[in-house]
Amino acid sequence: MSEANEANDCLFCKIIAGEIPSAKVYEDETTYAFKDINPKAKVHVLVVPKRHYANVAELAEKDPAELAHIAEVAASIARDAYNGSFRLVFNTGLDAGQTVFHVHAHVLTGETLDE
Ligand code: DGP
Repeated sequence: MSEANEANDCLFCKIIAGEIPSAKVYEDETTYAFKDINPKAKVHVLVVPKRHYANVAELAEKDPAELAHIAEVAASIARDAYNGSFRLVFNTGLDAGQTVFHVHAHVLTGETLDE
């Protein structure tokens, strides 16, 4: 499948475009954040670039400034929702549990997290 088709069929591209509803937490020109549908912590937010990249490795290679921005947005969400402490996870590839192939940072916060 071509990159263009991947983006056309992409669940998170549709959420960013407003074609599928989501609980928005933050938005700016390049970045969108919304509540995970299946939360694994008291606060579980997904932060995504609006441009389609399959995973964090592709994002780091093609748009490192956006990757840094995602980390800043995550920190800001954790400060607003809790005390600034948070876990940032990028599942990358099928064997790591990635199920949606539009890069997304899981921001887990809002409570003391299990190891
Ligand atoms: P990963 O396994 O790392 O690819 O995480 C994908 C996450 O996306 C998973 O935690 C559940 C979440 N998710 C899947 N579909 C939807 C959806 O339609 N809406 C929202 N808000 N989250 C979704």
